[in-house]
Amino acid sequence: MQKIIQKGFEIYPGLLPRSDQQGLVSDLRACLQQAPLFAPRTPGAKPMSIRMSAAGRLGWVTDQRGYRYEPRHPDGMGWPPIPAAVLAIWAQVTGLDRQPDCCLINWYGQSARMGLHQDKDEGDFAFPVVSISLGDDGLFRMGNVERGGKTESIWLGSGDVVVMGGAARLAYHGIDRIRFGSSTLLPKGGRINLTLRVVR
Ligand code: MD3
Ligand code: FE
Repeated sequence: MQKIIQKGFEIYPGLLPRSDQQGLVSDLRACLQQAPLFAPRTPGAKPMSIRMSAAGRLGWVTDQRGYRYEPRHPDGMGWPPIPAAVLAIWAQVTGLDRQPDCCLINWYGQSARMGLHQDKDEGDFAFPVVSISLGDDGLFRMGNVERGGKTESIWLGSGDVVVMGGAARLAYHGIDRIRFGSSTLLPKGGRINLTLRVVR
């Protein structure tokens, strides 16, 4: 499988065939029945434009008390297990025996975006983060470990997988915009991004 390395981010374009993407969407619908998408708010009470949920032992949440991983959804239910097909992708691209603790589920509607940030709430940055894109294209911006400097952007499409390990693990990154309606995977449009993380 083709692998592009850009700024230390390992990108596997089109790693997942369409039938696998459809299988993942069906697995995720079952997850979201147990732990529905919610509208996260930053500790400063600003609403984020994405909707979010998670699977696994821990999910990432944000509220007035800050950013952190929790064993329960904000509405109180436990998170569903990470689907086996998702764990198989993690094993394929990382080669690790250790399974991820969290599969964060981000859903992007027409005008959703995610500003440049670092992922620093996990306990061990030696483990990579793996991202799986489904549905509409998203413009992924890759920055540096220090704030500022040059950035590079790439459109992530449905079935693309990215591995952030090594120095890229602490690099700034974000999603500038999505091309709403560019994919037929999700009948009503939108983009889903899964991120797999070892937390603790
Ligand atoms: C680089 N998600 O959930 S995935 C996030 O498409 C997040 O929803 C974006 O950034 C999305 O935190 C980008 C690519 C990604 C994910 C995690 C990373 C890049 C990363 C962690 C460390 C470095
Ligand atoms: Fe991130």
